[in-house]
Amino acid sequence: PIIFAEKFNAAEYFVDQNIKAGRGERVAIYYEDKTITYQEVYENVNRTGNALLTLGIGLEDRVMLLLFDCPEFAYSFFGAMKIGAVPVPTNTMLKPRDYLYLLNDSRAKAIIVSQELLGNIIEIYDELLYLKHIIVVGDDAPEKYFNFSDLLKKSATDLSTAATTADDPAFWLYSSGTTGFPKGAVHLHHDMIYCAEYYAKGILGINENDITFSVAKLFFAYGLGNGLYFSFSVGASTVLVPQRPTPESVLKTVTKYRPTLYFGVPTSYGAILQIENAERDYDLSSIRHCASAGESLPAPIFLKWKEKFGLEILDGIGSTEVLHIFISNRPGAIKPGSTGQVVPGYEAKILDADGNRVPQGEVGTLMVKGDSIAAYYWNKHQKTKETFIGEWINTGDKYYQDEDGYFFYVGRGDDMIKAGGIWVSPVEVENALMAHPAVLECGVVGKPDSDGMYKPLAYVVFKQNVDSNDQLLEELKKFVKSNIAPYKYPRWVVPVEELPKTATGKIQRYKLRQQAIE
Ligand code: 3SK
Repeated sequence: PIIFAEKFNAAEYFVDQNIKAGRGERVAIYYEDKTITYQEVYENVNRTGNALLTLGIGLEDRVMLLLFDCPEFAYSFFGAMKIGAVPVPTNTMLKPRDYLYLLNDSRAKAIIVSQELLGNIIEIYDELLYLKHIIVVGDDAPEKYFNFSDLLKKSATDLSTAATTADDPAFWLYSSGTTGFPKGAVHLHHDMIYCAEYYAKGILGINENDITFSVAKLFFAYGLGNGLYFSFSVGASTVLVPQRPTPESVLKTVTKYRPTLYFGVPTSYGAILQIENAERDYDLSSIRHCASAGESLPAPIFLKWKEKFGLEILDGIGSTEVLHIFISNRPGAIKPGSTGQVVPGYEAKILDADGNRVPQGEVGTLMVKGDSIAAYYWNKHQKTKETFIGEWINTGDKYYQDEDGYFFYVGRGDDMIKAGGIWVSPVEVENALMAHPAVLECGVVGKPDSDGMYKPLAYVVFKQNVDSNDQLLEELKKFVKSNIAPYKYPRWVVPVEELPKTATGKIQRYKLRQQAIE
């Protein structure tokens, strides 16, 4: 294990350390046409910490970050952490009701929000129980809210670090649950250091000459490491892009900024492969490693990517709770279709239903041990006990291991669906469908698309006398899209006469899953 001083703060480790190492003039962030040095990051982190202190934010107070990827994300994340407050980066693709839950559950006292997302918060403002301050990033926000850059202009560039320890809460990340209610995973000040050491340095060999670029946004655990603290851990540079990535925009970004470490997700690798002549029209020659996580990378995508671009993709698995990747393929040791081997620093075991290790080759539940695992779920004691088991965490994923120690993903132990690398709760999609007047009941499961990547499929029993024509099926998709986060909508809606159920009336989703692949 890494030895930490009695007082330790992750913001000092990732930001101040670069100044002490004489890297102040190096580029920390490429953002649009700006380059931001470590000295600028350091000063703005300190200004942000001071601004939050002036607003009465202090030790252990949560500060929600609802931000597109931008330099202000870095200033807010590390600025809050440096004063001992707890930033809570949050998914920018949700609906106002989701933010209501997250703000009340976390009891955040302040939110730092991109101006384009402010409307989500205004809509639920009257129902917020704890929020005191809204700080807007952007030039055109209404005057009644604090403006981020105005606050920074008034704040000093020196800031003393709060007296935190390596075991203090540093930040939370919300993780989706089967019931649709996300769980706040509480990460400690030491957690990011382990991910940077074990995965970024250990597997990718990150160094100060690297430039990172991540398709996954900073509010995801995967994106946070890829796009922020991995590069900061060695004084390298990161490319931040606020917009949602499209295959073309990703290729343009790579051609323009020439990243050396590229982090994608299977859906995006698949979409880029659809672009004709991409290898001729764009320049990927700067990339020394491509990584993938979020969902299992199908072998055909690995092979096509290698053929088209001459680059191998290192597939791995991580989780919000473990913070980053704990099993991965490594340069020179790749098995296409597998998730790879355990990242040194972590341990993994596969257990049967009685908690015994399964023989090699047999499927069981994947358990992981390592020092980046979250301490617990905020205010979810039962879920915490079921998931964090001593030094181990139950990932909920079903795996087997081959004779060479490579792990192969088989499926989930629960009903959760990973769509495009993002968790989707079937219950939430079912509830959204049930709100439509034509729907009597429904069951939602994951179904692999033509590339082998899972997306939600809804089996729907319609009310009597409803004509389940194609127009209605399309209408249902749109209905879900407009009521819950759009990426959760069912890509297929299949009318059925009835749903398989247990004697007590519970939908048997495992039967629907089977039906979906037949
Ligand atoms: O989904 C994953 O595989 C992942 C990887 C790294 C960090 C976080 C997550 C959820």
